Amino acid sequence: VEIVYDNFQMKKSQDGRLHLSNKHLTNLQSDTLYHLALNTSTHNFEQMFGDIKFVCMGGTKKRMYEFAQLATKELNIMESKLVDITESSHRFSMFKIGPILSISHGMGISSISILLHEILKLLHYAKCTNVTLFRIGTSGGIGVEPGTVVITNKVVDELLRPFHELHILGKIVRRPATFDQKLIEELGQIARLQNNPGYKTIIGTTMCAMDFYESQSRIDGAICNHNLDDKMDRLTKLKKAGIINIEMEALAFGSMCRYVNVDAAIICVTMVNRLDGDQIQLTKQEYHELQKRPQKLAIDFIKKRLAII
Ligand code: R2B
Ligand code: URA
Repeated sequence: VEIVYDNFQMKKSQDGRLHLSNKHLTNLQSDTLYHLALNTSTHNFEQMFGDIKFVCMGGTKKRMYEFAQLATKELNIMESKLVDITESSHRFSMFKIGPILSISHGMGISSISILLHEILKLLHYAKCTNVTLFRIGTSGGIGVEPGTVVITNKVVDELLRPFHELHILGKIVRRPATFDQKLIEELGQIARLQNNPGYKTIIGTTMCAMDFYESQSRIDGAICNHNLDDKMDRLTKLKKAGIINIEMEALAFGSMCRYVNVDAAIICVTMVNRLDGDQIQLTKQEYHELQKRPQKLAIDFIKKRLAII
């Protein structure tokens, strides 16, 4: 099978607009963003989304609804009612709070890459400028206290390779997944200014897995052929390789945002220390408290940026 290394990256445009890397789109009379239940001929994208500066995505609808609520409160934005703009798609959920779009992305690369194709097109059609994308999510930590917040500065796959591998037209296509280090530094700085939050925020390497169970070396799935020693060896190896946390979307998020050259960062809280076990055993209240931590950092960043604009 042919292997293609696709290192292409769009040039940043002078006007801050987001440009796509697909010449075919100009031939479309109208474009249906199927999983968002939006269409360029029936919706006025510029009017609906033209002022978007921040897109925050996370796994679940509930979390992204809560993020929308938090944004409304923290930024003093009067929204009479938060409506799920994409409710009729029955796939993702999307809320708009002033210059912020809060969207659920489901689980795994397949799900988030569908969303990203459509969100990047939305931002392009809406002629948005200088947009920053965030994934504010959950992850499993390796050797860090549950509740630690991790800002991803590097992502690797299950074989510790730093690219997103796709199969296109019967070929293996490898696209680098990288993150803007300046943005990461800025986030790190904002985290350091947070007043005694009672948890750590660290910058480090994330492993992106295709599955929650066997690919993450868990031994509590429905199928498992390795034993506890194998698991511990593997996790220790990952730790030695500098991996702080494991999640399931970073490669697609990193490679797609890099490709079209839009600023993007991943902030995840760890729900479990994998060196202590596989199962996530948090009370509802603990879970709720933990998942707010990446949201808080994203909001602090947005506040800082909005103060400058
Ligand atoms: C983190 O949590 C989900 C699995 O529980 C997955 O979407 C991820 O990346
Ligand atoms: N999400 C993951 O992908 N892995 C974990 O261990 C926790 C959340």
